[in-house]
Amino acid sequence: MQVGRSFTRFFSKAAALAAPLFMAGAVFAAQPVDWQIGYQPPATPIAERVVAFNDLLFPIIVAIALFVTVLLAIIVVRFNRKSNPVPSKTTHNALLEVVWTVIPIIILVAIAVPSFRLLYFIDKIPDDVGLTIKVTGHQWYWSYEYPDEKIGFDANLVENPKPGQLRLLDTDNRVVIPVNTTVRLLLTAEDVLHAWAVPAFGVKFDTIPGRLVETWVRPTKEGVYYGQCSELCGARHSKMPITVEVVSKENFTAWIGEAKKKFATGPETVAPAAAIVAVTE
Ligand SMILES: [Cu+2]
Repeated sequence: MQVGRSFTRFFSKAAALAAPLFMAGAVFAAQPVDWQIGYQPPATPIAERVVAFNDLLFPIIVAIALFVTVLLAIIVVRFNRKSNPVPSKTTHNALLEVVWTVIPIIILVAIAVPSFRLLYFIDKIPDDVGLTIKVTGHQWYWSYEYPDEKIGFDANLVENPKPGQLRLLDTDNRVVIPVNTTVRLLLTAEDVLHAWAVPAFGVKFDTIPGRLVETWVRPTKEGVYYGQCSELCGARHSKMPITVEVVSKENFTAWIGEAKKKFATGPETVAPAAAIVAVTE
């Protein structure tokens, strides 16, 4: 147990320490780093639980892999034709058969209980939703709507990143959300399957044309969080990244004020969203 946990911790810590170096003095950013093996530092309650679940699974997987490898080695060395010319004719062993059935069942149940607990935790949107954002995947960019604020905009890849911007990860418009606020995400697509995935949030959901998928995030740290479309969606699949900026509540209010001027949606862009909600209800 301890080995798996400290292993993951070491790499998340390394990632957290390395991140600012790449950002050249900018704010905290959750992004992939060179030689990263572990997860990005978790930034939501869901991501924290996903990493904790990994810390439980990792030692179990290692133990099983080692056990099978040792068994194979014993068979290869002790029971090959040369060292064991007259093989045993044994075909049944009641005790052994019960053991190799019951032990895997115990392991699977031990994994299933926390696994289902995590699934239900992700599935149930908390009651204290403070903001709703509708995310739509397009070939090949994301568009975002804040229906309660009547704001809507597209987020396209920055093709030629300036210093401080990340290649294939920064978008021209960022999704801005307030820190420590439960944000309900409504995910859909316009044309083909896409997937909205932000590793530090522990979120990866397929966006499906004609359907509305619901999930939630509650970022606990201000900063910039990067993600990518994670469902093969065509020629520019790798060119539709996700950039989320988590800001203080005051800065969010200020941003909303600006965005209402810049990104105001007319009635015709809001209508399709309402139509989809009506169908799924
Ligand atoms: Cu896509």
